[in-house]
Amino acid sequence: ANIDTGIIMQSLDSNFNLRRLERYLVMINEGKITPAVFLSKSDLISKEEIEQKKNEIRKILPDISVTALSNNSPEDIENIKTFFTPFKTYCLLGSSGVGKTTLLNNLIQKELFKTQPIREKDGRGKHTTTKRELIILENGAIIIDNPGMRELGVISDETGLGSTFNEIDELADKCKYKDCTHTVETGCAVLEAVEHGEISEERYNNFIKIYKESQYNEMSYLDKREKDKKFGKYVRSVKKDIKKIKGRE
Ligand SMILES: Nc1nc2c(ncn2[C@@H]2O[C@H](COP(=O)(O)OP(=O)(O)OP(=O)(O)O)[C@@H](O)[C@H]2O)c(=O)[nH]1
Ligand SMILES: [Zn+2]
Repeated sequence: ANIDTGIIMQSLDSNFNLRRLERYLVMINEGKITPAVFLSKSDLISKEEIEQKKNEIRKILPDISVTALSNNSPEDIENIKTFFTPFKTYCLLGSSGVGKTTLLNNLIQKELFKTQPIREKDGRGKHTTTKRELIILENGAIIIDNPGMRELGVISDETGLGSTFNEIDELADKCKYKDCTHTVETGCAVLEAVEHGEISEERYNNFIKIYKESQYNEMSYLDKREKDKKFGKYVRSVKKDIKKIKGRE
């Protein structure tokens, strides 16, 4: 893949939201990109609260790497640099205000490659200009920052949904009916697992909510195609930029 890791950033104040996290994950899983989580503004809450929030994530997403950090702590910034593997490519996703720009500015030393703005048509066919920056860390890791990509809508299909909720996906194979919606059917393995407490109500509810949205997205096929095309174009242009930069080294 052209992007190795998608970092979902949430701040540890009111922005922290497990459901939003799961939505970003669905998107990242669809792109066959490895997800990771950065929790910013750790200076705003206590160490105990940080651990508690990390545990909330681990409970539903045991395999994901979660790092808390404060942009106000030089020590945290030094630490976070070791997260990035040389020559791997990362992109940073998250709501406005969580501290993405601040983090990137903290990580940039001398090397900063500003790439050409890309002109693309927006939904109404008007040309808009998106600025993208490739940030190269001292160790050669590349971070792609494109404000337009940060808040991509959830492009749901069942593949991404399945890998985000993989324990539910596995159970679904055991449902009595092949087209089970896991809501009212008898012989539904998912509902049984919820009843027996093997899957928490909260996780089940999130699954159903996103599952319904994904079915809606299946219907608006053209919208989805449009987004896919945009994403493909984006990834290709990133690849070109990376080649250019590697050529300069
Ligand atoms: N307390 C605290 N404030 C932070 C931290 N990181 C960023 N901020 C502040 O949060 C505000 C938003 O930070 P930005 O870096 O602009 O957030 P962003 O994610 O880039 O937002 P957009 O550019 O709108 O996408 C700024 O006022 C920052 O100073 C942090 O770790 N701790
Ligand atoms: Zn079922």
